[in-house]
Amino acid sequence: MAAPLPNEGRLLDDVALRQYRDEGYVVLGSLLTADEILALRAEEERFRLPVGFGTEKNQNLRVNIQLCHRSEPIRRFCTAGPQLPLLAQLAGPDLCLTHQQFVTKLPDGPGENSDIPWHQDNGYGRLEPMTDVTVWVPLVDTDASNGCLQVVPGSHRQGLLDHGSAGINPVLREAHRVGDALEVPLAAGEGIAFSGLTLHASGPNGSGQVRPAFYVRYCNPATTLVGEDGSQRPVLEDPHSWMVRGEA
Ligand SMILES: O=C(O)CCC(=O)C(=O)O
Repeated sequence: MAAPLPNEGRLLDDVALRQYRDEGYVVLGSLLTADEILALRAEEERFRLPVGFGTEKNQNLRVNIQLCHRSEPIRRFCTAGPQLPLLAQLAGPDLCLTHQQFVTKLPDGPGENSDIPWHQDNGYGRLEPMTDVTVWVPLVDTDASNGCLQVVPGSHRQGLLDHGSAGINPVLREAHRVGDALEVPLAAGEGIAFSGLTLHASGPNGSGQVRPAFYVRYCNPATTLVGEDGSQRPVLEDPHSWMVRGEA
């Protein structure tokens, strides 16, 4: 069931802002109408890659990235969605979109897994400074049965952790989890915002139904992209990085 959209113009209150600061995540409420969820689900199916992200065992994890320039519903959400005024409260008035992707878990059978191990987003594409914020929105209702998002509240305060190749899926990276995991069940279209240093993960999809989700990461336009080799370049030099609010 899609949750009703929050009132137009609603902003995060002090409790929510404190939660983001202290725990590194905050649930934003509903960000998509029922029609927008359907439109994004159709786009997820249209762009779904025929192969999994990982080894033979991980064929149920489908990830397709940077589709904003190819899709009106994706572009509308990323550049004009109701999350933007809320993110401005969390990350400042000038916001640049830097990465978006569908993350889909097909139903896992025995011996298959679409798990995403514990990681920080800066353990993948590293940004400097690490003040980025990600919004994650499931396109169906999610709970532990289909691999809802999990976070470690407060983990952002540990700074950037070491990441290695994940045992369960060598294409993915994994950090040692320090702290207690919290499952965050969300209704279709509800969003969670978490910092680029917040440990998060998701388990297998044992539901028998596809679990599509949309992920979008924003940062300040003065941010630098740090390559694997330590090279640095301004985020706005990347063709997928667009201003969505304020000025660069
Ligand atoms: O969609 C999911 O299950 C989690 C996605 C995620 O953790 C990521 O893309 O960083």
